[in-house]
Amino acid sequence: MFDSLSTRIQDVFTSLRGEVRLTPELVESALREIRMALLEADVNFKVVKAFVDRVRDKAMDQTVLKSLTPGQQVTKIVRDELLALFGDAEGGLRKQAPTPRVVLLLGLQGSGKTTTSGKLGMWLKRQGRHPIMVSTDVRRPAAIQQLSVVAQQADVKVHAPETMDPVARAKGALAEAKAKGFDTVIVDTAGRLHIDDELMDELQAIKDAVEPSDLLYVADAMTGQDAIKSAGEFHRRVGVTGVVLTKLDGDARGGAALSVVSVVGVPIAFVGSGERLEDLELFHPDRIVSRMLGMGDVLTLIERAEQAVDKDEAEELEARLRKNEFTLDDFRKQLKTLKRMGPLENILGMIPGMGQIKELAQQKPDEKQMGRVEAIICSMTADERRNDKIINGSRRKRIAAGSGTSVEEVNRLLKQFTEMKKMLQMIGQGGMPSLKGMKGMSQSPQLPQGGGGGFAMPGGRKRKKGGPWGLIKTR
Ligand SMILES: Nc1nc2c(ncn2[C@@H]2O[C@H](COP(=O)(O)OP(=O)(O)OP(=O)(O)O)[C@@H](O)[C@H]2O)c(=O)[nH]1
Ligand SMILES: [Mg+2]
Repeated sequence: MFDSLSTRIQDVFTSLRGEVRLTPELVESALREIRMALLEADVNFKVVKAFVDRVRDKAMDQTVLKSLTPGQQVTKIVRDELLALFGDAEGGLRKQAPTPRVVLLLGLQGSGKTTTSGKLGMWLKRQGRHPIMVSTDVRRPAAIQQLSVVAQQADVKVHAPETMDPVARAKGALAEAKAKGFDTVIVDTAGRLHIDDELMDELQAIKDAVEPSDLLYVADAMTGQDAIKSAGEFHRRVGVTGVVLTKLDGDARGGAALSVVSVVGVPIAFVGSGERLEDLELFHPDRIVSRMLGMGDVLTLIERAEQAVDKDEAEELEARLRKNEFTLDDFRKQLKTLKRMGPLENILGMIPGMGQIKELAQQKPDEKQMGRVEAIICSMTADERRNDKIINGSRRKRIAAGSGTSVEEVNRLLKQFTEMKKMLQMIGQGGMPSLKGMKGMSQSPQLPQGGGGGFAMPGGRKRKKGGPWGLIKTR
């Protein structure tokens, strides 16, 4: 997400920080670069102009130019102004709503409404809520079925009446929610290639019938300014309370995200970053900006980890580590946990400083390799997994054949495992970096010096020594 924009802005900062003294000319040339970067990322040109003007006003201030760290000061100004582009909304659903709350999802065809309905259902369940969903898309033959499938995956109840009248379907869902105690009704609507009166009338009728407190416009971030234009049109005609930006995992250049609030005037509520139902995040402007500026997003990373990690399993693992009982089975479980956190590439991007390193090393994290490691471990007997010491030459041959790998690969894995075990043992003696301990991490996000301007995140506390992230090299 925002890869090229992020790289370009970071380059500007790197060159600024190399300067001992900032002159108005240097600031001006940095601003030109930033302007180009934003325009190329498809940010609305009016938004870009206003943005650059505000940064210039602040950066040209004598106290900034003459300060000891002018480069960092400018970085901070850009960061603050990027944040301002998102307004001060914290994302999510509206704070106040009657029960049951009705959430209406609307937008153009294929933007991700139905998928987002499922994601939202799952997200709400995780918040301890009881959602029910209904499809009002009676035009596309398989649309109702599609929502049912998604709902089943999310383990959310669907209202499935006989009627093919969109308004009656939405009303029916609200009635069922009231009767059975569901607290949120998610209403999926039909999409259109283009905005037309018929669709707008239908949406208006549904809106009048069920009075949604949240009208979320689902926008495909990859379509850039087009998405923004139609968001404005939907807002004008039906009223929108928030935007869900989907497909931010693709090669969206970020322009839609950066312009939507200024142009349409409604906050971003959620972002979708993948096809899986887990891939919905509350929109946190500060985290997105941090990621954009290469400062990583430790908080999101921790949340992902917390969702993926089974608490009991983590505690059990910790106890075993203390007793030096870490086995290949545990190792495999850890790999699974890592996989549950989502594509490795996304995860790396959230680690401060990693964005750049990834680029430098020109190597993508190898998920296939992870699959091979799993295959190797799966080809071992239970005894072997419990005690790797017994895996001799002939066993290694058998395992390699069984997993479709080579003896060298098996050897390498066993060597890595032994090393990891040693390392864990060492850390264990000084306090295990437990997965449980990740909770505490959210108190202490750490930013690498220089990696992204060297100023602290809100509340900027220092990292505790020996915290789990000591394991991850960021430089
Ligand atoms: N990569 C990626 N794909 C997504 C995301 N959200 C939705 N999709 C994909 O986009 C396609 C369209 O999604 P739908 O949810 O069917 O879109 P829709 O708005 O309901 O479409 P209509 O009902 O035809 O208007 C599907 O293939 C989804 O898997 C996302 O965040 N990332
Ligand atoms: Mg749909």
